[in-house]
Amino acid sequence: MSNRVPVPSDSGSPAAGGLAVALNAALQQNGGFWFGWSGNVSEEERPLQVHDFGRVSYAVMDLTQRDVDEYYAGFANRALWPVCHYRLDLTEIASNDTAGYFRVNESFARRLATLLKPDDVVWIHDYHFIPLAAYLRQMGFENRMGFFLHIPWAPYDVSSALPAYQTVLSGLTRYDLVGFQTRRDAENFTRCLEQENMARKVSDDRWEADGRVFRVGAFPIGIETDLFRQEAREAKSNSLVRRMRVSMEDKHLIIGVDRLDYSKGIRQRIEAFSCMLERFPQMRNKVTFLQITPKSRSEVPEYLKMQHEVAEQAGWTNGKFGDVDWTPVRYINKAVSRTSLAGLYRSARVGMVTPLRDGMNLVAKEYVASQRATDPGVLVLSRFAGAAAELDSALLVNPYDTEATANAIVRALQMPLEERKERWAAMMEKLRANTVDHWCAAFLAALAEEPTDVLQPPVERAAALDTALPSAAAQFGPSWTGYRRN
Ligand code: ADQ
Repeated sequence: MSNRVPVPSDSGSPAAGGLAVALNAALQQNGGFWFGWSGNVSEEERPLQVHDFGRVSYAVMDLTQRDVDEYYAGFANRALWPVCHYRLDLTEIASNDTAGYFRVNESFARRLATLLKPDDVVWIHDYHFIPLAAYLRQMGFENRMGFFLHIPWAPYDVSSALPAYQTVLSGLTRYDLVGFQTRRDAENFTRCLEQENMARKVSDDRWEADGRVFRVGAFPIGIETDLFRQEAREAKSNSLVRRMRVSMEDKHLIIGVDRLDYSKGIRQRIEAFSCMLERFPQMRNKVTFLQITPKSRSEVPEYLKMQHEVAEQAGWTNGKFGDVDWTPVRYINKAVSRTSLAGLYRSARVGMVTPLRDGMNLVAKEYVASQRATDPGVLVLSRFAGAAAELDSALLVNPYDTEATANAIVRALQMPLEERKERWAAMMEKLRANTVDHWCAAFLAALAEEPTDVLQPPVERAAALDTALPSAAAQFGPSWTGYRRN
C-alpha cells in the first residue's frame, strides 16, 4: 500500500518518484495487491476501483478535496515531510490537517479491511500511512504487517516537534516490522521510543510495546542495477541523448536530476557550481551543468517559493558567467524517459547528488549504474543522503559548504581515470549486491519471520490500542476548520 498507485493504464508519462519506480519492479516479481489513492478528487463516496494486470491487482479510491488538503497537502507534506527532513522552519502545524490525516488513514484502513484475507501479508509504504496498522489492529486484524519509511527519521529533538508526535510514534509500534533506509534512521527512531518510554528493547532488533513484539531494521532500497546499465548502453541511439551530446561539443557535462523539492539542495548545488566558475576561471566555457527537475507538489506554497529561488539562481549564474556561445546552467522543468535519463547520466562526467537530507536518493545509484566501466564519471554525493552509507567511494560533500562542494566539482572534473575506475568499481559492487529485488526480498523475509518471544495474549494488545487512537480523534477534533498562516 502506498499513497499513489501508478495503475498501468494511467502511467503514460514517466514516474518521477523513486517509490513508484522501485515498487513497480518489486510487485512485478512477487505479484499481489497494490492499494492507495487514485490521485482523483471526488466529493461523493465511490466504490473502490480495481484494475487487474497479470499477477497484480491495483485498487484505488478517490479522496475529497478536503481530504487532499488536510491529509496530503497538509499533514503529510507540510508537517511530516519537513520534520522528517529536519526542516522545522518549514513545518506548518494545523489541527484540522492533523485530524484529517488520522481521518483519512482510518478510511483507508476501512477500505483495506474489505480486501484483507487472514493470511495476507500487508506492506505499507511511507509517511502518508503511519497509523494504518493501528487502525487495522483496532478492527481486529492480526495479519503480518510491515511498514517501510522511504524518507529519513529525524532525531528526537526534531521529530518530537511533530504534531500528534506520540500518536504517530506509537502507530509505528503496531507493525510487526518497521523498516528504514539507513541504520541512522532506525537508531533515531528507537531512541525516540526510549525517550518516550514507549517500548523496551527485547533483543538486538526486537522491541516490545503494549505486549506486542516488533522488529526495527535498516533496509536500504536499491535499483534495478542491470536493467539500468542496459538502458544506458542502449541510449546511444536515443534522440534526446544525441541532441544533448551534439550540443555539448567538447565540453564536459555535469548532471543533476531531482524532483523539485527543497530537500534536494538544488539551489545550493547551482550556487556551488557558480562558486566553482568564480574560483576556477579556467573551467569557464569548458563545462555545462544540466539540471533536470520536474515540478512537484506545486499546491504547497513552500515549493512555489523554491521554484522561483532555483530559477533565479540559474539565471543569475548564466547572466554572470555565460557567453553568446555558452550557457553554463541548463535548467529544465520536465520529466524525461528512463532511457533518456540513463543515457544522459552516462554522458555526464560528473553526477551531482547533493540533497540537504534524503532518505536514500535513487538518482545517486542510477548515475553510478549508468557509467561506462572503461571511462566512468564521478559521483559527488551529499553526506546527508541515505545513499552515502553505501556509496562511500563517491566524493562525499557537505552541501551546506558551498566552497567545499565547488572544490569537489573541480576534483571530480580533473580526477585521473584510474581513480575514477577504482571508485566506480567499489560502488558498483554494492549496487550489484543490493538491487531493488534484494531489498524487497530482504524486507519480506524479515516480515515473514514470526517472533519467538511473543510476550502477551492478544486481549491486552486490543485494550492498549483502544486507548491510543480515539484520543487522536478527540484531541484534534474534526469540526474546527483550523488555522493557517497563509
Ligand atoms: P524521491 O524523493 O522521489 O523518493 P529519489 O530516490 O531520488 O527521490 O528518486 C527519484 C526518482 O525519480 C529516480 O528514480 C529518478 O530517476 C526519477 N526522476 C527524477 N527526476 C526525473 C526526471 N526529470 N525525469 C524522469 N525521472 C526522474 C523518495 C525519498 C528518497 C528515496 C525514494 C525511494 O525521498 O529518499 O530514495 O523515495 O525510497
